[in-house]
Amino acid sequence: LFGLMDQYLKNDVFSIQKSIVDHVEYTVARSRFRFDDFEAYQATAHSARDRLLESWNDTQQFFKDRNPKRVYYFSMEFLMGRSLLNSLSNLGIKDQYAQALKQLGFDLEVLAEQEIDAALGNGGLGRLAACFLDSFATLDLPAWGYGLRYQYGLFRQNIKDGFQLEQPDFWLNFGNPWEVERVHVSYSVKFYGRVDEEMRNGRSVHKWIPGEMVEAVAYDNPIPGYHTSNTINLRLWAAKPSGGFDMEAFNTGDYVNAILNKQKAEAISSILYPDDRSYQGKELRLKQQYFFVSASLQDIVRRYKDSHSNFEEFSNKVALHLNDTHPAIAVAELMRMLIDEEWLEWKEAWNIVTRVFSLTNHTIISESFEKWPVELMESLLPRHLQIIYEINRVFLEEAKKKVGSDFGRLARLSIVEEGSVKTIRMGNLAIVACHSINAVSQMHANYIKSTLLKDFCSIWPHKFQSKTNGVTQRRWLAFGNPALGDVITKWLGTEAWIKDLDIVAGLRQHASNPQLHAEWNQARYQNKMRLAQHIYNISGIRVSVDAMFDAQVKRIHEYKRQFLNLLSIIHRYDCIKNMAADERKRVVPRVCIFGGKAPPGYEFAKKIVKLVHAIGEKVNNDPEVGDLLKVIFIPDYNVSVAELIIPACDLSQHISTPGSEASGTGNMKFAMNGCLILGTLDGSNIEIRDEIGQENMFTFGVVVDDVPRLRTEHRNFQPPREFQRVLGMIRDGIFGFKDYFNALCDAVDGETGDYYLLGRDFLAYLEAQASVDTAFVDKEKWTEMSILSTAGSGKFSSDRAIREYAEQIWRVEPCKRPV
Ligand code: 26Y
Repeated sequence: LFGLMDQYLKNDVFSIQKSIVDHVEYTVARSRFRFDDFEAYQATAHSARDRLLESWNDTQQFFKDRNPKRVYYFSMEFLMGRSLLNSLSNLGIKDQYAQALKQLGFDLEVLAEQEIDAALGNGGLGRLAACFLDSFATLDLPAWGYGLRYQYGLFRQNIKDGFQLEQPDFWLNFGNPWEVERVHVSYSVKFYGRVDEEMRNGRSVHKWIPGEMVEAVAYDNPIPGYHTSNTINLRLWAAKPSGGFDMEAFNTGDYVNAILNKQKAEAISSILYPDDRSYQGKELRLKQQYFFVSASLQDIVRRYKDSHSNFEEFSNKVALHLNDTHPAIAVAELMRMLIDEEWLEWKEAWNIVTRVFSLTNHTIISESFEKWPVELMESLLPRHLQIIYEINRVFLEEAKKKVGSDFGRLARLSIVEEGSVKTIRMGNLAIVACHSINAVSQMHANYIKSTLLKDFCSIWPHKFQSKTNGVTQRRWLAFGNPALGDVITKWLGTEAWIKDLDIVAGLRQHASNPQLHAEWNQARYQNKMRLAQHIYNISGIRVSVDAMFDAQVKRIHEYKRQFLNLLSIIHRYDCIKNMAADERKRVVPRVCIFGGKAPPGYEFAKKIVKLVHAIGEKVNNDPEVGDLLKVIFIPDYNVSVAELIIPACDLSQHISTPGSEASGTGNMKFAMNGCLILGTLDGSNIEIRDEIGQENMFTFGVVVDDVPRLRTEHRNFQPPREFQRVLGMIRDGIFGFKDYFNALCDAVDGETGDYYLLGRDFLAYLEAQASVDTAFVDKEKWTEMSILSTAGSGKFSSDRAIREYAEQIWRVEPCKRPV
């Protein structure tokens, strides 16, 4: 049997070809003599999947035998993007596949484009989870990801007449070759009902009699590491109607409705909520959270019990990480399982819970902490509400010992918020239970310690830490920008940076070498050509690759200040229009690229999308402007579009108001790719500046400590003339849609007081933009800065971040399967 398998999974070009063609015939069910690009993609993906599964099975078996402490990463979002090239590259068989396909008349890169992104996330938090999985696997850590298998990922953004339209992302339409359905791995998840209390052996026990049951079925997604034989698992749960439960409903005679009602269960895992700021308090979301948490914990406890007869070792074998407070109900669920199902005493159970859980906080604003009305909780999860009340009671007793009878403070610490609607604060629940709560950048850590989490920090300072985010250099540099990757490898004399990004610091010594400059720019030029082609394909606009490509791509939000960027573009346009012809020769040509989705219910953000288009319409068609300025909106920004944009830009903007971006990770991806950063002193920009040097970056604007004061002083502030002028141009309808944009202008110069301080920062921003232009003209200097950006990005690898988490939070160690 082994011989047969070895034969089948050989990685020489011929065996690969055979496996692809076999999949064309037996999996895709097409003739092996006639199949199109999409079918070829499907067959290639299945062939790659076979190889992944082999490694996956062996790794899981190895973990089982070794039984190390495992870490489980709980996240409502995993923004994975495409898998084909990433998997082949990680497995080290991309070249063989490329060659095999070439001989069959296909181009691997073209086939890769056929894959639909797995967009099970909104943005930063979900993409971070995906980068972390890649690092887990590459660092050989015994880790699992747990989440939801949404049938609809993040909406597709269509643009009609410059307005955003949301379209469903039914990504599973043609099947998903990267997942394995595990029909035998399924658990019942209960909802609603009542709790009965009875005495058993002198102890009061609680019995939850559910009113609804839904089956959670596991879908496993193998995650290969780079240059290792470890392949780990991302287990996503899908909701299916439960078979056994509620059979009496069928006996009432309404057979059809009984089935239709059961079918509703599937709704739980059907859609990803598309908002990444404000929660809506929707019951379905709480159901999603509990559903995936309950199934995951059942799975984890079952795995633990396979090799243990009691819970004494649990906290030595299990680390549970909460990716923000979205899965925080896990705290109450694990308590419930340990007490009601495993018969542990409260104290023993709490002891375990407080040793296994840790939490990452990704936000600055308290509004994005989810709170659930007690009434909702009581109906959906009655037993959990009891447990949460008890956790809170014990906690407040303890807190009283520390803060005395400072009732204001106790009220802020409490898990239960009293008010017109009584709610459960999931953030507080998580903080009380977790042994570690980490921020995602140094600045974020300082900020939340002094504001958002101040009260908790004063009673438990030891719980709070900072783990600066990182991104995987494999997807974002080595595989996404192979042209630059090859140059880096050549000049470092090693590929080792793909696994150890600190090594890129070695580029510093060559930063002024003209030969490196030539190769560097050659690689970047190719990428610019590719992006220019894409821009032409989507918009019919030809952009010059000699122009500066300047991108701001990220979710659209007021605090990220895409509006500030637009106002400076209008200023630029206005200046060009008012210049004499010979003066125009000195203008540095720019292509201003925007991309990003507006949350569907967020009017401000939607107007920004329209404004980008309105400005583009005017500027791009103005013959006096020509190549000097182009404004491009790239629709449907997602992971694969990012892979195209990031390697091709000269400048990228990260210009949030200080104190509002927890970290930001796009900046890291751009910096790694040699793209210079124009940014504020916010989030991880500060650490990037510290690493690559102030002189290799463009920073501007107010500092975080001044922000609160400046906000209160807005009435005494007279915005600069330039600012008023560009706002006037919008209000006057120079870009059309006159009244439609008033709300945007009002937000920055109306009575409400320019909360994000665009007026305050405008002149500083224009100055920074001017120094960007000056720098760009000096090609040699610019290239050197670009090289130094890459050279300084070692710290921003997710490998570094994960190593810190593993050592300082989870205490898990590598468990490397021998080849
Ligand atoms: C509660 C619900 C509405 C919700 C859903 C998603 C709330 C927040 C989110 C997502 C938040 C998010 O993506 N935060 C980002 O996390 C990144 C990774 O740490 C940071 O780099 C980024 O600054 C932060 O905005």
